[in-house]
Amino acid sequence: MKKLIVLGADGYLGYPVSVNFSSLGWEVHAVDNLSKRFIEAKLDVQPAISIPPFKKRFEAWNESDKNLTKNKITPHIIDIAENSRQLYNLIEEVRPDAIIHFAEQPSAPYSMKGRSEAISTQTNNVKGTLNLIFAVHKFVPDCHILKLGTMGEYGTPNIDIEEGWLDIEHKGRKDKVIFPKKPSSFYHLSKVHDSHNLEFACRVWDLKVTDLNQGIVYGAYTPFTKEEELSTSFHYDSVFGTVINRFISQAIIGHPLTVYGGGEQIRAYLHIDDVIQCISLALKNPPNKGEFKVRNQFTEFKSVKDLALLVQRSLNPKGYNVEIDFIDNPRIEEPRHYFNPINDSFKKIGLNPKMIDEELILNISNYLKPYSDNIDKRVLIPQIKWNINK
Ligand code: USQ
Repeated sequence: MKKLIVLGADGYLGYPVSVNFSSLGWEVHAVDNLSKRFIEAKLDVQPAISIPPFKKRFEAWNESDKNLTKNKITPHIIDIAENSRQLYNLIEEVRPDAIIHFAEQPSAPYSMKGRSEAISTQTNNVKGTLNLIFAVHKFVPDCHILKLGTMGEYGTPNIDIEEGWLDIEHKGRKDKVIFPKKPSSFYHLSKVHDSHNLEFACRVWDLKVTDLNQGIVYGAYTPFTKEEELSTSFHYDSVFGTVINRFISQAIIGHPLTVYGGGEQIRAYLHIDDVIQCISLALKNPPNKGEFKVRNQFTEFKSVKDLALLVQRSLNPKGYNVEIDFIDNPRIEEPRHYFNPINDSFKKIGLNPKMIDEELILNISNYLKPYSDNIDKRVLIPQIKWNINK
């Protein structure tokens, strides 16, 4: 049986991914330090569907009727940034074939709240990844590391966004360089630092790394996490909620959709099922030793305004009265820009994407509707602004 460690297994993506690969026959070890639950408590926000405590969630899966293989996932509470010894012990003991690394502070707004949040985001994310690099180098140098990066590493440059690398010609000489990065938050920057550290580790220690530069994920459940006791942590608040999930949550409680600025900023997106599809494809197509493989993990791109209009178009014929508010943009980002990212590497290895449409939006809304009372209007309007001076 192949062995997989999922770091950050308590998160929106980590839990469904752990469950999915366990059901495909992998021996899965699920690791988390529960730090997101701690930040949620500090900020007084909660997922729309409450999730059981970490170990109980995995017990629920291990005993669920959905778990047809009866494979058991082993949960471990480890802080990979602060407790390298425990991470080393786990990797030495399990000797995984692959490690999927989601164990990072994932919110751009949180990282822009102030000095301490910027530092804790970068310290946690960069240290955790460095500890992982050293552990893999020491115990399992052939292990495939799949690292969750972000499309936000690139920002919105005025040229096509390639997959991690750029062929350049400068003063008559040619080279292949890491694609220039123009991220727009201290969080996105933490992923840039990780990418550089990982690329260096591939170059000097022959590690095998896939950096998944992921777009904005949407969706409330996957085939294995539809039941309430198996649900994933769906956030709609202005700190952890991502834009499509927020718009749908706002729509079903009759709150106007909060488009930041003019809504002409364009971003790349993918459905949560396609996250799992992409990771499966990346696992089946590992890099060579010493290769730092970057795959842009998204399926489509759209402006925020077009998304808001799509949510409105999807739900108004079903009896909702969706309104759109253009509010002052709390972030500093290009209001209008060129955007043409490439995602050929997943297409070439068989990605069959799910595209966002009226039916998908209605489906997510119907799933969330019974939890509308949990959607707290007070956490919908963004309070964190990019022009901090603390
Ligand atoms: N936006 C709105 N209204 C809202 C929320 C967001 O107009 O109510 C706009 C923002 O201004 C931004 C865009 O929607 O231009 C995306 O915002 P987001 O909060 O959905 O996404 P972001 O902060 O960029 O971060 C999210 C995840 C992060 C991941 C990233 C992928 O939280 O972990 O790395 O998406 S990407 O954006 O491609 O870098």
